Amino acid sequence: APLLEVSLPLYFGWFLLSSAQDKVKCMALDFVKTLDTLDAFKKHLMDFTGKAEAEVDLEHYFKAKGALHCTTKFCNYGKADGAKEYAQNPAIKDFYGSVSELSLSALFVTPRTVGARVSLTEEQLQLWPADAEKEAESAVPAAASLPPGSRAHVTLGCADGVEPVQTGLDLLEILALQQEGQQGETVEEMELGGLAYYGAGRWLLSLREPIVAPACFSSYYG
Ligand code: ACK
Repeated sequence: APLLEVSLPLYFGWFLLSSAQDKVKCMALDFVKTLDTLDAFKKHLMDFTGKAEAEVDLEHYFKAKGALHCTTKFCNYGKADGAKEYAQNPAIKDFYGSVSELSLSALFVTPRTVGARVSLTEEQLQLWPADAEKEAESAVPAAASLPPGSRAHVTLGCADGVEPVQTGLDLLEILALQQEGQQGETVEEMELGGLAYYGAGRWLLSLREPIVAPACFSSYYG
């Protein structure tokens, strides 16, 4: 390749500043540890273990996956569909290196992942790829009918053998259920907000006060 060819990153996204990373990791740990102690959670342990009598230690069930971030576009060094077009969007260049506040509006846990839902502002949505939700259609058929930005999340941890791409898919599944009119079974008012159960091991904590996390729009080369 010619030397001056610009190479594309593994992905673009917002990277939480280190103080925000610490805060979010702490809240996530508190959440999973508390969830683990709830009778409602214990009642549905089968979802996690596949066995009736087994126990699960949620704190160690999920493994952290590098620096906390909210992916906008997974480029796979240019091999992903639309990667080059995304990188060439003037908004990407304009906002590259800028810091904005991510609003984390919910925390969720499934047998595969733990993550935070990110509610993007109009300005942040300018950096959101138009087909991010549609690209999830094979995994979550209703994804394409969800509003842009629905997939925006921060992966907080993954179960053994689970790739972080799963976190956004798990979030879309829950939002698709909500869109169908399922509000989940409210099981508990927790200090941070209402906890709802969506079946199949899916738990969503809607935060009363969103977590505000300053983050830098940038890219990761690995
Ligand atoms: O937790 P994430 O959002 O899920 O952050 C990581 C990041 O890119 C580096 O792996 C995300 N990711 C991986 N594959 C894809 C994909 N096909 N579509 C969207 N995001 C992806 C992963």
